[in-house]
Amino acid sequence: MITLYGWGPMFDCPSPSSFVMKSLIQLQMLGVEFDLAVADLEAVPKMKAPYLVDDGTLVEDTNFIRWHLENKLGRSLDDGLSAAEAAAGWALERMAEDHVVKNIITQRWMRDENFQKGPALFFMGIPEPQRTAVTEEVRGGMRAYMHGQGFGRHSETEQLELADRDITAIANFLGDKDYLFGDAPAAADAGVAAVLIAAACEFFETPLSGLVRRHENLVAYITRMEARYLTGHDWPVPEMA
Ligand SMILES: N[C@@H](CCC(=O)N[C@@H](CS)C(=O)NCC(=O)O)C(=O)O
Repeated sequence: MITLYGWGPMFDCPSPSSFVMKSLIQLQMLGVEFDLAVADLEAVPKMKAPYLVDDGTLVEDTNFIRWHLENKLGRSLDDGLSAAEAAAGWALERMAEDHVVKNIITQRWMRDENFQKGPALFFMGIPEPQRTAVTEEVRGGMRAYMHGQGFGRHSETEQLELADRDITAIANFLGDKDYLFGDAPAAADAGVAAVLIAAACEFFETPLSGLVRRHENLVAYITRMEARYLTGHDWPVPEMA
C-alpha cells in the first residue's frame, strides 16, 4: 500500500507545491496504485512535502521517491531515452527547480498581496495570538534563506530575467514536440511541467505567469500534462481553521 502525502488543489492550481505535482505525475507514469493524504511536515524528519509511505517505509524528497519506485518496479521513467537524453532531462529538471522555483517562492511569499491570499492561508489553523507571530517567523525565515542563498540579493528584474532564460530554454528545447523527448513523457516532464504550471498560475499577481504564457508551445504542454495527470484526484481537504 502506497500513500503520497502532499496537498491538493489550492490557488487555482492542482497543488500549491510543484514538488507534490511532480511526484503525483511520476507515480502515475510508473503505473502504481496509490492513495493521497495531507502532508504533516511535523511528522517527518526532513519536514518537507511530498513524502511517500510504501508498506510502512517512509521515503522523502521527489527524487528519492522516484528512485524508490523505479528500483521496486525494475524500470526507469527514462527507459527508451539515450544516456545523453536522460542527462539533458536531468539538467532541465534541475534548472526548472532552481531559478524558476526561487522566483515562485519569492513572488508568492515576499509580495504582500500574494502572501496574504496565498501562503498566509497555510497558518489559519493556528489560533491567534500565536498565528501572527508564527506566520511572520516562517516568512522571515524564507526571506533569510533567499538572502543567505544569494538569490534574494538580486533585484526583482534580475530574478525574473533568470527565470525568463530558464523558461525560454525549456520552450526552445520542447519545440513542437508533445513532450520533452517526443511522443511519450519521461521523468523530466513531471518536474519541468510541474514547475511551469506553478509559475503560470494566474491566481497570483506576478510577471512569471506571462513569462510562461508567452510561449504557445508551453501553454499547450502544461495544458496537456495537467489534463493527463493532474485532474480528478481525490485529495483530502487540509484543515485550515
Ligand atoms: N527537494 C525537495 C523539495 C520539497 C519542498 O521544497 N517542498 C516544500 C513545498 S513546495 C515544503 O515542504 N516546504 C515546507 C518547508 O520548507 O517548511 C523535493 O524534491 O521533494
